[in-house]
Amino acid sequence: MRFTSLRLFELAIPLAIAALVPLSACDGDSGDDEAADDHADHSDHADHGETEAEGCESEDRDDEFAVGLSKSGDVVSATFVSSDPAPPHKGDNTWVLDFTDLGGQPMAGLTMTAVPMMPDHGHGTPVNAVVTETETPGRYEVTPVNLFMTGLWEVTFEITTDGGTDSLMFAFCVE
Ligand SMILES: [Cu+2]
Repeated sequence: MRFTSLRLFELAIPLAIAALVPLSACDGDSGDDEAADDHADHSDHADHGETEAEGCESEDRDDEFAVGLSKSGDVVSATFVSSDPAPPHKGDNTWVLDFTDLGGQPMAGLTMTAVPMMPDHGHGTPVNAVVTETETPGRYEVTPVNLFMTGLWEVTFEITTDGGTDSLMFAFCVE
């Protein structure tokens, strides 16, 4: 019995560590800072901390936010009218975009979802963005776009039109 209990205990420790590591890796900024402080005398960790700090400056997969930033799919084109705040920020954002067909005609009455994901962390957000059509034909408000962590976010629009479905993605690094 003693032998069995000991073996179980030995197994439990690495399992507990394995379960905790992915959580702390996605813990936000304060966790990273604490880790850097704890290991300030360890050169590997100091280098790692520097890389994390300049994340958005060295990020080349993101879009440069601007009014007029536009993405086109097979049947739909989406163009930024505004972002509040601008550029998109860590936390909740409100976006307004114009949706047109590829000939530039406004597309009213679209059904769509906007889903944020962090590709490097493999998670989204528990907060669903609500898409509301405005009184301007083809213009939609999306809020809250909840980008709750610093780093690269991909926000994918899945759009249903009369002619089928389309998918568009905007990527922003937020700090
Ligand atoms: Cu994350």
